[in-house]
Amino acid sequence: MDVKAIKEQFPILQQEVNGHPLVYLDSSATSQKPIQVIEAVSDYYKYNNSNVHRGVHTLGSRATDQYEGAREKVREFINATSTKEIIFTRGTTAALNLVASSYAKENVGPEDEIVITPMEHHSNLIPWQQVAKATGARLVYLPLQEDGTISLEDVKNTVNEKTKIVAVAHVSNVLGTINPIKEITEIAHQHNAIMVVDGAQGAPHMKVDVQAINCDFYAFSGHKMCAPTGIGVLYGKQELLENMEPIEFGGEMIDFVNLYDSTWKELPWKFEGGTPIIAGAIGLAAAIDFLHEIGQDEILAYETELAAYALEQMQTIDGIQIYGPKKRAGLVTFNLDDVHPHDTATVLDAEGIAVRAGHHCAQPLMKWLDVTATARASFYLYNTKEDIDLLVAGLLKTKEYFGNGFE
Ligand code: 7TS
Repeated sequence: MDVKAIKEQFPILQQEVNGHPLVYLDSSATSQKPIQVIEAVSDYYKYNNSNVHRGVHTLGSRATDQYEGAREKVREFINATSTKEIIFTRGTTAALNLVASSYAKENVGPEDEIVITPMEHHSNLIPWQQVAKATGARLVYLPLQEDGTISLEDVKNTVNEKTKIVAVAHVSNVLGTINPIKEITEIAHQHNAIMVVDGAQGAPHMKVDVQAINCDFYAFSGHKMCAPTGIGVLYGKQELLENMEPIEFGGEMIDFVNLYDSTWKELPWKFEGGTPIIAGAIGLAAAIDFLHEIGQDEILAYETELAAYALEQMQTIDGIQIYGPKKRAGLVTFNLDDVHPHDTATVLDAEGIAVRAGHHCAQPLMKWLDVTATARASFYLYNTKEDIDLLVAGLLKTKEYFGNGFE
């Protein structure tokens, strides 16, 4: 991978921040966008902007072709069987809420259990809390191993005939744990439960094959994989989606409307009420082209190498706490002794280094870690080992600053 050439394709990364070249280490929150994606969106608005699925005019059919072409691109990206299984949503959060509001509320009852983990992002946690409240079902948490991984033994001991849904992150946005979702799916299916994967931190960083995983739903966001904000995907197995009711009603999603009742369009459109996220889908298609060109296996290998290097270098800092397993995706969550993570992030920002500090929308996980907040450096295909060296230098400076200032 020619990372220098890749980085040059990201205009935003060419700037200085606070007098230093920008080191962007917050891609788990949102990735930056390459020029190809920015131009795909801008070209759409310059030359093809029109609503889809309605006009017979030329712009309308160009926009429709591009929008539906993006769906085919997504289908291929995750190896779904059919474009009927690809629902465009606003992002991972909206995709998971769709499963909870439509599938779960119909298929879960008071005697049932929903199994999740303490490492879930709030987006894969609160919707299930709401389902549990609405249906009387019990929310059951898988335990975590000390290093923040899931043991399949625990999955076997937790999932049983009462389990209707198992919902797990592909990759933790805090610990970097890569969960064995294929194996968990197999256990869920042995008990006739469905498997929902929160792929927000998975799909951007590794090849996802939904048929090989055999999960029932897989949700992800475009903005974490070089595409614009506002576009995401819910993959669902066709037989499940066929039997689900839409949760948004209005234009675009109907077949016939009578005075007192209506019928829905076929999949996938019955779940896409209103004017869809046309420019977002076109941007997502351009992002998929961009990632394909580099190679998803290459991206994963490179990020794994970056994560190993970051762990090795960061561990040399006295008084650093690093959370999560050794084998991990491209992110490192940490705390410096006696320094609040917001202060760490503030000092790093003065050096042009962007990291995230806070609870990372995973408050139950913060409790499990016994901290109120952490700092997190997260990497993507445009980061380099030099970025990590600068991070380590910035952290040493942070320690020095607070050591001198407050002791
Ligand atoms: N699930 C996981 C595992 C995530 O990391 C995120 C976003 C979401 C769901 C929600 O995605 P959205 O696109 O719908 O917002 N994670 C983060 C993060 O780690 N920092 O900012 C957003």
